[in-house]
Amino acid sequence: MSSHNSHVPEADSLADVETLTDAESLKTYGKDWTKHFTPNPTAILLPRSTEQVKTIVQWARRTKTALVPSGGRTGLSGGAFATNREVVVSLSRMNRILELDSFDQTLRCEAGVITEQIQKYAREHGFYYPVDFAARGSSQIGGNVATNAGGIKVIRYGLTRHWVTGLKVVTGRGEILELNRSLVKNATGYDLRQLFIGSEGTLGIITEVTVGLTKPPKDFTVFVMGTNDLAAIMEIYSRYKSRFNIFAYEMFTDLALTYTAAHGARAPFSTPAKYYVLLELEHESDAYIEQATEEFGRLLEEGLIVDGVISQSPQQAAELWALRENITEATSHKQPYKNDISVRVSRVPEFLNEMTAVIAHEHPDFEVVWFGHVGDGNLHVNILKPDSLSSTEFVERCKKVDEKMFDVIEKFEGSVSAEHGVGLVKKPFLHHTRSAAEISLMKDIKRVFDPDSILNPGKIF
Ligand code: 2HG
Ligand code: ZN
Repeated sequence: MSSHNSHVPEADSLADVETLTDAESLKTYGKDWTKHFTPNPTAILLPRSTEQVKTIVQWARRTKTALVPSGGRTGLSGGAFATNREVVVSLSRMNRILELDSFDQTLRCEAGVITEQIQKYAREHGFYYPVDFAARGSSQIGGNVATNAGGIKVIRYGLTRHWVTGLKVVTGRGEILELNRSLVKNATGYDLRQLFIGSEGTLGIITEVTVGLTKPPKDFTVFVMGTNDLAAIMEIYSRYKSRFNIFAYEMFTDLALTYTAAHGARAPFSTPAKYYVLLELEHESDAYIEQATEEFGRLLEEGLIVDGVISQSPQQAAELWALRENITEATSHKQPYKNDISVRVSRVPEFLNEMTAVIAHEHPDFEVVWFGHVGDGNLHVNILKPDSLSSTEFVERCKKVDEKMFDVIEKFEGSVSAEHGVGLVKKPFLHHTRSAAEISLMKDIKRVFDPDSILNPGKIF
């Protein structure tokens, strides 16, 4: 092999691996949904098997080539961006569902399978894969595992981490590991599977994933309620939480609604409100939903909410969900600077107060759309770029405010990234959530799995 100093794949060892180097592909595969970075990879490799991934990693070790593992590229922290002449390894061709075991209730598939395909396949076979989020139609399961994706049903079902029963990975040393093999009980030392979940492509390339499945829920009933009182958001949550099995509890602001409405969504009701919450319950029985509706009536009477609607069909439930799920798409043309932060759920009321004050004080001239999975203690803060500012100026200003926001987060012992990951975007702020000792151990762990630092170098830390 004579390619030691070249960053472009050499013909001999990678001859069978599909390779793209045209300008359009480099641009497409070199980035994810994060704004304000420029893709700059040298080539895109599209392996079709774990063995091919192993060949790629071995080649990269020999040639000291940096690799960026890449899934559906829906990430929002720049984890899948190749900004620095790396070679992108896209798992898109590894998109086969391999096996559904209905006794073990597991589904094994290649890493490039789209989330929604897994959800559909599970449904068709009488099961349910419950990790769900707006990017379900493009995100891939391998990427979900690499960021430990959360989404809209975490209150009820937990994060991706809870559903991964087995993984096949190629480490940065070029070894293939089969982790946990879907054992329910396996007390044999460190669970390396868990280490790969949320590792953002820095330890190895995930090539196969086995997830657990559960029984499908009944239809959902969705409540959207409007309030002008920040404190009411958690009061409403607490009232429902004590008596009902909540599947989702989300919030968004009037400004978020302005954007989704401009994008085609219909406002849920005409009474204006500063904040909206979306509550999802399973239609366990008519009586159950009647009780939830009575609670809704009491909230109205007490003035905690100013108005609200309750879905009467799955179709209406989906329309109400669009108000929340379409926010990202409806604001994307404003090149938002995103934050994805969390605190312990019990601290959300206090935290919301401080955060809204910081945002109002620090960003008086910016539009700030905020929303999120408030039932998980997770807020998404999207600062929209004014047309008058260049991308660089805008990001500079947002980063200054980040420091203030993250001081608040640190005080609340919260996280600078609840569910989107660290990638490039949160890397400068990691110390607000993780101690120096923790970061140092993470670096040591990376060195064990990836001694030549060829896997997604420069991400996380
Ligand atoms: C969501 O909850 C996603 O819709 C995206 O996590 C959040 O765009 C965002 O900031
Ligand atoms: Zn989210």
